[in-house]
Amino acid sequence: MAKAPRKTTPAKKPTAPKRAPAKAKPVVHSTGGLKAPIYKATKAEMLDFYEQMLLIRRFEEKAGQLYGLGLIGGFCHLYIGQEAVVTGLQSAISPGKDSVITGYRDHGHMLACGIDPNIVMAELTGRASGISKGKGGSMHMFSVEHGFYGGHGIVGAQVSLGTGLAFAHKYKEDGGVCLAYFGDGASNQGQVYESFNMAELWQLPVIFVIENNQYAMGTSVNRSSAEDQLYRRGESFRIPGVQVDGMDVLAVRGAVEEALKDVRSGGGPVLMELKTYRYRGHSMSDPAKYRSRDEVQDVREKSDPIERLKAALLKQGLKEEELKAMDKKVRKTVMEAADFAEESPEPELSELYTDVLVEQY
Ligand SMILES: Cc1ncc(C[n+]2csc(CCOP(=O)(O)OP(=O)(O)O)c2C)c(N)n1
Ligand SMILES: [Mg+2]
Repeated sequence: MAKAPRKTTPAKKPTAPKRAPAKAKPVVHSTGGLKAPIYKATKAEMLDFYEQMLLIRRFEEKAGQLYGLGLIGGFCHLYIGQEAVVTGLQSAISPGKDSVITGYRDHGHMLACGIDPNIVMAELTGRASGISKGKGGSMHMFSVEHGFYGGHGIVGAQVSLGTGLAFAHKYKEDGGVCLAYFGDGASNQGQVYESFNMAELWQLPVIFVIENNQYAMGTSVNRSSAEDQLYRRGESFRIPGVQVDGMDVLAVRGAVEEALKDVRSGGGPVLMELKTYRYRGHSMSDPAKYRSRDEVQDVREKSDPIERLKAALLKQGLKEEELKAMDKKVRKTVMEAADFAEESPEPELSELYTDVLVEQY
């Protein structure tokens, strides 16, 4: 007897529900009573923030150019647009005591840790004078001296490693706090939640910093996250969270001061969500077809962190010429870093056999 043909229904591709895209607008929401006041900076501090953000912007623009010229190979993820996040956060921690760890979008973090732009640029261009002897490249840089623990290519890995760094701070009773930076995409990773659990259970001194730049490669937060208010992601572990306008360096600094107070007083981990935006593609090879030019232009025009601080400085009576002079100084530093890199030799072939783990452990 012939079998009746099976009725099949064509498989439907699951589609994420349509939601309005998140807007980079001033936000301060929190759980667990965390506060986020705007930092009252002196004029000198504001100028420092301005210079730091400008240095990151110009450095990244130069890196983009060198990549285009073929002088940087491999992966290269630029931080343009997100400068206020790392500038505000790093300005509040204690160098030599606290530790920092991040993913592959790491050039700005290194500059904000005070690492010499020359050796960062030399690393990007694969030179022997680079911070990883030219063998690490954009994603694999490290400086224990500056409390900078990488530079990691595996999405989310730095969250577990950062929790380990926080464990070390507690174990050694050195008073340090770890800032563990990760992206909105990484915040959907399983190991992030294992880390949250252990961090809260052991009351570890760590600030989990979500740099929510709205996209993970080509996927927007709204398409990938069931709970898109990422500051709430620690709730079920009793980790307090705060959402901050990551395009405003003074808001970032104000919020992290409160977070640090909490963590340093032995309160255990804190989660910060910084709402920000990356202007360039995910990496240099991303044509960014998943968003419109208008979307990018709109953020640039309305929320650029550098322009925003510039406007505040001008309002305080600073002269346009003074800011131009600073831009000139920063451009010179970056030019010198590029020249230093280009003039440095490539690593010797024998370097292929060093820094390679051959023993068993
Ligand atoms: C475990 C793992 N899965 C996937 C990738 C590929 N990958 C590299 S970056 C990235 C997106 C991460 O986005 P997000 O965390 O938002 O950081 P952003 O790039 O926006 O800074 C993905 C999926 C990877 N490197 N590691
Ligand atoms: Mg992202």
